[in-house]
Amino acid sequence: MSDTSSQTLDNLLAEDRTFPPSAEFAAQANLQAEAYERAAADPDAFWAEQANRLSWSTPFSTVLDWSDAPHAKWFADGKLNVAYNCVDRHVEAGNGETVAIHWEGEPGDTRTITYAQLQVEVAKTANALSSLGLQAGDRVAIYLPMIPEAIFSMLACARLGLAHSVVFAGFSAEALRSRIGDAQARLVITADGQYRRGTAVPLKNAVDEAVAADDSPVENVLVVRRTGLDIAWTGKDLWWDELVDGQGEQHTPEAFDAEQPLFILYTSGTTGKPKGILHTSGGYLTQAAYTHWAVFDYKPGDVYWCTADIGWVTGHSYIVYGPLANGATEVIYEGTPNSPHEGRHWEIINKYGVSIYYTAPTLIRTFMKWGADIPAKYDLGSLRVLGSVGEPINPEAWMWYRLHVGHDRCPIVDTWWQTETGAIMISPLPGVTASKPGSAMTPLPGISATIVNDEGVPVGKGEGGYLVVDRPWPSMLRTIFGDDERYRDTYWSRFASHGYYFAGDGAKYDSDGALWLLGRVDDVMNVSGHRISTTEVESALVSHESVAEAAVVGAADEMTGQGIVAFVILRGATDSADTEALVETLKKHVAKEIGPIAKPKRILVVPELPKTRSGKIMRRLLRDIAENRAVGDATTLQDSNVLNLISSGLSGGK
Ligand code: 6R9
Repeated sequence: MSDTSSQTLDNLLAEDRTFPPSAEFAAQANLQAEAYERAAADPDAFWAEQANRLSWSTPFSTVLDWSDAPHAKWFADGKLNVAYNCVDRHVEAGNGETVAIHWEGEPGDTRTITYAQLQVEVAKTANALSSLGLQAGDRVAIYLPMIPEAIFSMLACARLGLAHSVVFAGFSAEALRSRIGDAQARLVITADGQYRRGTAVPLKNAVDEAVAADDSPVENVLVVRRTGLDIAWTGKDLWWDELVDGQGEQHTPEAFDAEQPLFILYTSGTTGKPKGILHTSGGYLTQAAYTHWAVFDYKPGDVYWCTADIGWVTGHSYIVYGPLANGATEVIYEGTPNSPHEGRHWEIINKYGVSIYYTAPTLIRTFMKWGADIPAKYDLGSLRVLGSVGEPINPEAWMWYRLHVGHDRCPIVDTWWQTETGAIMISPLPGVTASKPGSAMTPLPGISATIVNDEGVPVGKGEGGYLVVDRPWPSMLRTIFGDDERYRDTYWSRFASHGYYFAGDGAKYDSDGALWLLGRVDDVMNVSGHRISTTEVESALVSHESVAEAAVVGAADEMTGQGIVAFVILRGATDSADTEALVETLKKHVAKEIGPIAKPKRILVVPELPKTRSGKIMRRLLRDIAENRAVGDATTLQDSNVLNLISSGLSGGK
């Protein structure tokens, strides 16, 4: 555990405030305390019960098959269609007129989409994709802003048994190109442009760059008209409104095996290349639906809003699959929270009567910075459950959220999970748990997670170690696409003899046994809830002609959780005026190579980097420097003078 973790921990463990649900909330809650014991006594029976929230065209007779560990099969002999479960069955049940999506565009345009209308849109999109010759098992890349067509596209893929790979529309052409290549996507769905902070910015140009090479697997690019920006046109391109709008409104869904791949989503690893996390159908949808129902206490009549982007797993599980499988009414907002003003979210909550609001700590901290007087101007009385995801939420932000958004009335669910886990794993239950500000509290009924020491031995109350999951769960990743060895190495080798899934997060039990997450134990940084690997940013820096070597660390940052700090060794000498300009150039370079989210907050030009004898950069020491702490144990350094060299060069560094 690093110094930061133990320091954070001391503060966290002083936290003894608890917030139980009101008696009124507890009495009406979907999931009650008895579920913990019931699920632990017979997990298979519990998960079978959850799977029966879904409609199966062929019922399953087996629940978990772990005979080929670490490759799980869930509900393996069952068949279902994921899109049918998210759309058609609600129409068949007489809820066609229920609103599925209240869509709010950034410029203020809106769309209201009922389940009946969603069925038509998904059918037309599925017919369009079939007309392009796509077949079950093929991959489709989706590079779209938060517009309804993104959801139609994902569901159309699901309907046809195509695996989608959604790439965040803020990522660069190069990031898109490598993800397309890895998944061998045959189609890219994109838009002419997107609205960002009140202006229309280009998007399709990045696709042009990403698919330009002769050996690109992409056969077609389907382009939604969103902004009307002028775009270049190639022989692969098709307009969405020309291809999709004219399609038939009927489409018969085919049933697929429960283990049919549903999507690939790329996430950063410790080595530069992103990992294509593969999720399948029946188990994933079961846990997404169950957790959306249990953790948010979702009931018909609720208006639910998850503020994530679909380029993040949170958007997959808690904008698309979980809520729609439950027939929910949800808000989807296209833009940034301060367009056109800093009260936009509160205005939207008020406008649609949002009752469940799910967001990230980084945004809560931003709201805090903007001031409590902003939410105070709006009527937030419709809210009844608040959620948080993406990073540890500090107690101060938790309390602010509780008081200024939830008016000391709404339970907060701090939900821990990962791209790999597919759905929420550790969280309070809003009607049961007496929550502590900053703690994710307890694994959900059906989930068995624990904290172990280096040897894999479970630790006790008041102790910390590594978070592991010690029993398979339905929405677990099945592998890393195209690299099963890396799947085994990354998640299953650390505690192989125990058969534990290694999450890569540090965690601690407090004296009451509540679970606190402490951040990544590896070198993946978490910037505003986005995971970015140090190596990826280093590679981008080194790809610039003036950089000889780079080491990147995440340093604690009040606003974004972690901020990227880069240490670079330049090629040849530069004087200090040049250095300032170069630092700016390098920041832009990283933003172009990876995306603006990966832009270093600080770049420090240094003469040397601290390395071990085997040549590994000691990032721990750089983190100490970046966080202005006394440097820790440097005994494994190859050259102990290096730290003096770095520190003396930094006085006055920007
Ligand atoms: C859903 C998502 C996963 C990593 C995870 C952890 C951090 C997520 C958290 C949290 C503390 C929470 N994380 N939720 N840490 N408390 N409630 O974020 O997926 O993008 O794959 O990131 O995020 O470090 O390991 P993903």
